[in-house]
Amino acid sequence: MNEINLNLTIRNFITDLICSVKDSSSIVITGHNNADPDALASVMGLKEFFNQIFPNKKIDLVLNLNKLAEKVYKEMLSDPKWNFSKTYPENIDLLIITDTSDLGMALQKDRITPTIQNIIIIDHHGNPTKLDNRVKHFLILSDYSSTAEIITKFFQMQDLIPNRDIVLALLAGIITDTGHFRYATKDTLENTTFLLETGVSISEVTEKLNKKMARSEKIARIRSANRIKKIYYVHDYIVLFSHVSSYEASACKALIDLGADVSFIISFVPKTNEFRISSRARGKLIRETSLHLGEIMKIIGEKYNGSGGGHNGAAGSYGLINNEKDYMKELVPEILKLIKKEIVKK
Ligand SMILES: [Mn+2]
Repeated sequence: MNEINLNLTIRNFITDLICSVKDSSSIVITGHNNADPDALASVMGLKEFFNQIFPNKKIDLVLNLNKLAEKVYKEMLSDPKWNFSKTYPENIDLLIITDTSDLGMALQKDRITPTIQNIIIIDHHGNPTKLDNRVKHFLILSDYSSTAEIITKFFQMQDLIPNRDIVLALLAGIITDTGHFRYATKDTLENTTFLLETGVSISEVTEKLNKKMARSEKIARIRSANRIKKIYYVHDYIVLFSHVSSYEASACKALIDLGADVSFIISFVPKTNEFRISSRARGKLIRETSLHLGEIMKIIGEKYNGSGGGHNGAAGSYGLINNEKDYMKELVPEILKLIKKEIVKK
């Protein structure tokens, strides 16, 4: 999409979004389960955006934060007193989902499903799994580094200035989703400039994000290395599988730091028979081959009555598996078979 068309698409979407909020009474903004800083920033940013336009409108926020998002929320913000509910109200006129296009990723499976009239999606992950038929409007910009960047653009286009806490959150979302600007685009830098013009500095955010790792996270990373059963080779590339029960994304990255070209961390919850997979691939492999982890995770998630998706180099999925004892033995060959097809030189 060229810049003019893109701006027009965003502008039209903002108009639809504002109209929908104006016409709805029970409104909820949410992000994917286990919300990362990008989802947190998107939910907070949108709420503030609507607050500035409709100061008296009641909007509920439903969100459960992952460890890093919780840290951003508690340590970076001056007023961490937002009301994030863990459960949905029974009836929702308008559900706005950020940072995923999949309703299943936003709803908790162990809770009662709310009655939802209309859904709006704001996301930057490509290849959406089929959209729920209640989706009235959606803005899915796969060229954008983060959903926080899309929300930043909303403020810019409406000539609104986010408050300082929102700026910090949006920056944290952009910085974490771009791997500290390693995957930033020209747009990312322009949109980030808009945030910096409010007087906040990048180091205020990165210093907090870089704070030393929690002991439990270190242990999860070490365990993930310890539990590698076998080193797989696909052509010259090294593929590793392991399992831990928390900090899966961090453990996945740790295996890449150790030398893997692709890593998968599987976690299993015996109580619900649910598994979650985190996956990562080294940038070099992504440039050299046709591997798209988001597509692989989508296939796996759907095969096991769950869902999945993400980027080509970082993705995740969840599903249900009855093979409690041997879930690794079942999932590893499945994933290997799929990635072998895609790890071919371009
Ligand atoms: Mn994101």
